Amino acid sequence: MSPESAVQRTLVILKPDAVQRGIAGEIIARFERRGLRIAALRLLKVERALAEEHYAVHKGKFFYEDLVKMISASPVVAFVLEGPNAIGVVRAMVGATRPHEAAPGTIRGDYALVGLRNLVHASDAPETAESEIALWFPDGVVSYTRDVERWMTEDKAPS
Ligand code: 3AN
Repeated sequence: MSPESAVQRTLVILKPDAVQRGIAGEIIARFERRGLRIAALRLLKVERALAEEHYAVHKGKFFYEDLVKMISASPVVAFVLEGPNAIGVVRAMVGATRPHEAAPGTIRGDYALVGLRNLVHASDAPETAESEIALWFPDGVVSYTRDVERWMTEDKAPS
């Protein structure tokens, strides 16, 4: 495997707006089609304490309280995706933080218009991915491979 395709894990949260709009499955399907593997998945109502910890980096900012209220308003679907360069690939698929700036073809660019209804959270770096996965999946994730891996995510010539 070439160094450009190191396998990573990343945390994705489909926020209450995605679940309420009934597009969670559609969004998950995009990631699956891209070739990313689901390593853990749960639907949950987010308690305030979890929301506060998840958004701790934004504590003190003017939008912090809105973020915490929004993510705990109704159930979310949280999952871990795994694959070559998963962190950057997923961020690119999600699109810009401000949905009106998100490129068409991205999730926010195709489905969202405003910041507090931007549908998706995705880890932004290896360190945040690791701590967020531990926070949302304290029991760990599931390691496995799929038979299709050799045709989809293996970055090497067939032997
Ligand atoms: P992203 O969700 O694209 O990773 P973050 O992690 O920087 O962006 O911000 C988390 C959330 O905080 C965003 N999804 C957005 O709703 C909100 N947010 C970030 N920056 C701002 C801002 N300058 N004004 C209002 N809301 C913001």
